[in-house]
Amino acid sequence: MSESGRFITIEGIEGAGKSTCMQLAAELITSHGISLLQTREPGGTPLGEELRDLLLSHRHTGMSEDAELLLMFAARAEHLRRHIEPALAAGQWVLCDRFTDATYAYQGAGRGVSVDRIAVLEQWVQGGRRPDLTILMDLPVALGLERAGKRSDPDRFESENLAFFERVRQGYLDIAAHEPQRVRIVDASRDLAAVQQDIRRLIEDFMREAENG
Ligand code: Z5A
Repeated sequence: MSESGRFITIEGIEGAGKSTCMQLAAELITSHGISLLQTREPGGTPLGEELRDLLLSHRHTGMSEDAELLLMFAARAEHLRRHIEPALAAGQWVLCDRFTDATYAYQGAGRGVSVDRIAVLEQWVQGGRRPDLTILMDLPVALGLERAGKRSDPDRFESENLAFFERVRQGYLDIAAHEPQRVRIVDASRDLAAVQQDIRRLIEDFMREAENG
């Protein structure tokens, strides 16, 4: 296995099944004796988790798009400096529930913030750091919302309307179309066994490629 760690992210709209995917991916990776940092965005650090609370809370309904974007990147800056970069430098793998693709999808496609503005922050905060593999759990918005809707107490994002999530989904699909090598789409509308089979294959292929250099 190469000495530098690998950075894997999992993305998707509301109710896509990211949590389930994270769990399976983590089990597969650690079962190969690889040390893994499992984390999430926004969040992953004490400051990031506080920012997450602010971002998701209904106390801040109507927050400006720029404030939302900057808070996402503030949480990300802290996350990268404190956890992600040190882990990767130490040879650990990092598995993150959402990362910057979510910013392009939610703040960009969803809220209408320009791609150029997001790209400036991405470069500033991340330098050249990008995920090595991104699994995009894709499914029709109505199905995702139906699955997620079984939860009580929707947060500020979960309370957005269908049109918003349609734009977010398309935003993700556009990223995948531009970066098919990095972003692998899993059809998350199928039953759990079929979805998990795809995730298993993607992670195992990726581990094999990492082993070979
Ligand atoms: N956000 C942003 O705007 N910009 C950014 O840069 C970042 C984030 C990083 C919080 O993220 C919010 O932050 C997010 C975008 C924004 N808001 N939204 N929407 P989050 O990741 O915590 O939020 P979330 O999308 O609500 O994640 P979640 O609650 O963890 O959902 P999920 O992981 O995709 O779904 P799940 O809990 O695994 O599954 C949902 C249900 O479906 C559950 O009951 C499962 O048992 C069921 N399920 C899962 N798979 C299946 C299959 N295949 N068949 C049947 N049922 C299934």
